[in-house]
Order: sequence, then structure tokens, then C-alpha cells
Amino acid sequence: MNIRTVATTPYLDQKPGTSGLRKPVQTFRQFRYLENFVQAIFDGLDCAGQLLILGGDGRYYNRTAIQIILRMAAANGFARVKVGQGGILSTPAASGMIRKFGAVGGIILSASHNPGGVNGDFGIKFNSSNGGPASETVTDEIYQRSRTIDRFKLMEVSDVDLDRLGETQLGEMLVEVIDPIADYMSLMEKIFDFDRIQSLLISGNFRMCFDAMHAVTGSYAHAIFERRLGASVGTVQNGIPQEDFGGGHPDPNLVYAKELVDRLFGHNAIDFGAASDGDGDRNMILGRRFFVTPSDSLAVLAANAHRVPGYRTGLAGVARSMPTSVAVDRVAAKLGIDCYETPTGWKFFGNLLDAGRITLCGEESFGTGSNHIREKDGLWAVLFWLNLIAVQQQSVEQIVQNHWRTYGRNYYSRHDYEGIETDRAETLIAQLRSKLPSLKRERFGQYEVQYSDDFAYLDPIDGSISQQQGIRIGFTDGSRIVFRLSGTGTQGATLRVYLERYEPNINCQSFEVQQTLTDFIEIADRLAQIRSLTGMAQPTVIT
Ligand code: VG1
Ligand code: CO
Repeated sequence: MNIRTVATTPYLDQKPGTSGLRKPVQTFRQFRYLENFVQAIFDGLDCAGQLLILGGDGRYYNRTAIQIILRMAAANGFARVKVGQGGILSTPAASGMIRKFGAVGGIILSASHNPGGVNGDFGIKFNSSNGGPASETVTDEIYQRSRTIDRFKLMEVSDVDLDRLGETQLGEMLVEVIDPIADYMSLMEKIFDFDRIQSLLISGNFRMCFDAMHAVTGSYAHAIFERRLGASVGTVQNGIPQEDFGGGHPDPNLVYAKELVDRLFGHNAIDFGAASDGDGDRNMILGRRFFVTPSDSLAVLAANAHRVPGYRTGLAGVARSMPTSVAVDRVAAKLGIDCYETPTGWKFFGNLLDAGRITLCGEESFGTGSNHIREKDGLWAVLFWLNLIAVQQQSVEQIVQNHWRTYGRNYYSRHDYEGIETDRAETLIAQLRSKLPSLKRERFGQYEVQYSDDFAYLDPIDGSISQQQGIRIGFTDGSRIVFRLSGTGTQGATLRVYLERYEPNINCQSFEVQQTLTDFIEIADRLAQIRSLTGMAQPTVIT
């Protein structure tokens, strides 16, 4: 077989964000752009004789990228690559496979919730041998390498048939095209009580819908909900993965999953709805005319985990990303377990999970997961909710309201301002940062600032420090406003404002969320001058 070493010149913009390198498809199609980044990953690994897991969310350019990566893997000395059939693997399934088969790592081709198609985004994530997103240190090494790369290796071979299950030899390397659903399903069967969920789904008293948003979870959801658990055909909607996600935005929230929201809030509303994102790691949970905020979802799962077989013996600890509401902290306090606050992005949970410090973790951005893998897991969260509903014989709304009665309610909302000019967004954050030292004890109407800082995280396991992870302003009544810029967008900047207010009084827990947060929406604007600096009167997305 002919292995070629090809000369290249670096691109200087290959800095991964919150989760991998994301760019418009057109950027990735530039001459040797993908090759450079993949070689930068391989250069940091001892590839010889190793196994690599490879797959993506099926978006446009997925198949082309997989063929390129297979040729490069063969030339770089890998012994084996396991690739999902059709080139498709959800992020959680890939994480599970890395762990199960002892791979040195995995490459997941996805820009997650970003739109796809020829004019959409593409992305590439590298996960380490624990199955989780590469740490900050590894990510930075890849970036530094990409800035000096001067050659990559490629084997000159023809394309592998990605649709046919089986093995193909590329030189010394074995490519195995595998069915990724079987392994994932058996992992879920070990954690959840499938018999009880099945009884619920076939009882005739429970109607559910899962919206795969034309993205990767479609095939998994058909197999799990309809074929294995007996839900009626049609339970899964938008279940065939498409290269452009049907022209939509594969982000499971109240704005982008409108079709599902209509079924839960409209006439003859069903009992349960859920959706997942492009690469299958996010989840949105809906009850009949009821939206569960992801922060509440994490808290409810933590409080009730002992009802599910996989967590019967209790939780070692929990963690949440900094902007996620503190609802789960209250559960941890009651259970007498540790609760960690990490920066945004799943890579920060990996060390805590590996060290056995935590069992469950989550983010406000519709991400929840556990120590079963090292990624957030959309379908896992849906099965967790179904298991709880089956055991408790209560509706989603009843479960959440009981939770609020016990722990109080954290009214919560995130306001996104998308497509801001980068300079303006940076000015906004810089101005806010400069105000931080003088804010303490300042009063805004009835609210007094208790603390204000730029969140820094000291990893308790490896001692690494991550600075400037978001601006936090906490008030003496337990309310919070958090500001940060997104690290996953590809056009301009996105400002995220996270608002939270605590309400212990059970008679005041059913108000309209935005109304209860009005004072803080005003304070956020006063502090950050959002309207005047962005020129935007309203957020583009409210969740
Ligand atoms: C967003 C979310 C963050 C999440 C990340 C990746 O990042 O806020 O919580 O971990 O997306 O999720 P940012 O930097 O845009 O706020 V996924 O499902 O897109 O891989
Ligand atoms: Co995702």
C-alpha cells in the first residue's frame, strides 16, 4: 500500500471552542483544512497498534471526512478503526464504544446543535481514552500543533463501503463497520428498568412523542422506543437522519423544537415529549403543557436516582456547570453528598467522573449525564424520566411540583443574543469585568449584591486552573445573573445571560417565569448595557 507524506501549510484558526472545532462547511472544505487538524490530533497520540472509534452525526460532509480520516489513520499506524454504519455514531454512543473496546480515543464529526447542510456548519471533536472530550490541556496541544503542522500522512486507497456491515483491510489496518445501536441499547438496559418502562408505554394510558429533529438519534430512538419498548409506531418523529436536518436547527429547545412543543401544548396534548440535538447528547423534557428546565431536570434526577436500578445504591456526588441553576445543590445538601461547580463544557466533568467523585452531572443547556459514559446523553435522560414516571405513577408536572415543594423553586431562564459583532461583545464583557470589584454591596432596588466575580475553576483532581469562565453576580436573596460568550457559534458572537431567582414559598411557585425574572432582566441590562451595546432590543432566543 502506498503511504504518502504530504507537505502542508498551517491554518492559524483551528482553535477548538467549548466542544471541538466548529466552522462553516466551506471552511472545512478548504484545501487540507481537515487533514491538518486530524494530523494535529494524531501527532499527539501514540497511534501504533491502537484502536480508534470514528463516526459523526450524519451532517453534510460527514462521509467525505470519514473517508479522509480512514486513509490518514491507516497511514499513521492504527491497527483498527471501528466506524458506525453509514458513518453515523451519536456522541454518547461513541463515548460508550471508546470505553467498551479500550480505544485510544475517538473522532466524532459533529457541530452538534448548529445547523447543517452545505451552507451550515461542520465540526470535529476528539475524545480521549476515557470516552470524554479531550481535556483543556490536550485540546490546547492539538491547537498548538495545528499552528506549526507542515506535513500529514495519507494512504492511497479507495473508499470503504460505509453502509455494509463488516470488515475491510486498509493496508495493515482493519476497518470494522459496525451497528452502533446494539451496544448502546444494552448499556441502557443495564441502567434502567425496561420492563416497567415497557408496561407504561403499552398501557394505553400514556402517550409520548420523541422528536429526533432529523438528526442522529432517529435510528436509536426507533430501535429503543418503538421496537424494544413497544411504543406505537409513530412515537418517534423526524426520525430519519438527514444531511441538513431537514433545513432546521437541531437544537432541542422551546424555539427550535416547535413541532414537538405544539403537540404538548396544543389541543389534545399528549403526556410526554422529548427531543434531542444533532449529535444526540442533549435532551429536552416536556410534560403535558409543562416544560422542565434542564437545571430542574438535573435536580429531579439526582433526588430520585435511587428509584432507578443503575443508581439504586445512591450517588457519589453531583456536578453542574457554573451557569446551571443551583437547584441540584439543594438536593446534594439534603443527600449529604458533594456538589461541584465546573466551567461550561462537558470536558470539565471527566476528571470528577473518572475519580469516582460524582455519579450525575449536567448543564443548563439541555445536557444531563452520568458515569455510564463520559458525555452527556440525550436518550439516557429520556429513559431516566420514563423510568421515574413508570415507578412513581405520576405525571411530569406532578413530579416537578413535588420537587419544588420539597426544595423550593429556582426560577430560571437563559437569554441569548446571537450574531453580535465580535468587537462589541468583547467590549461588553470587558466593561462588565471592570465593574466587578465595585459591585459588592451595591443595591439594585430591593436586591443587594453579595458577590461578583469572573469564575475560575481549580480542577480538584489534576490541579489545572481555568480562568475567565463567565461573570457571576450573586444577590443576598440567592438570585444570580451570569454573563458569558458562547464558544460554539461560528458567526459573530453570542452573548448568553443566565437569570435565576429562588422561591421557597410553595404558594408562589407557579408564576410565569419571565415575569418573575423581570427585575433581574432589567438589572442585567443596566449592568451590561446590552441594548445599547448590541443594538438589540430583545434576545434572539429565550429558553
Ligand atoms: C454550549 C452550551 C454548553 C455545551 C456546549 C456543547 O456552549 O452552553 O453548555 O456544553 O454548547 O454542547 P456555548 O459555549 O455555546 O455556550 V453540544 O450539544 O453543542 O456539543
Ligand atoms: Co450536542
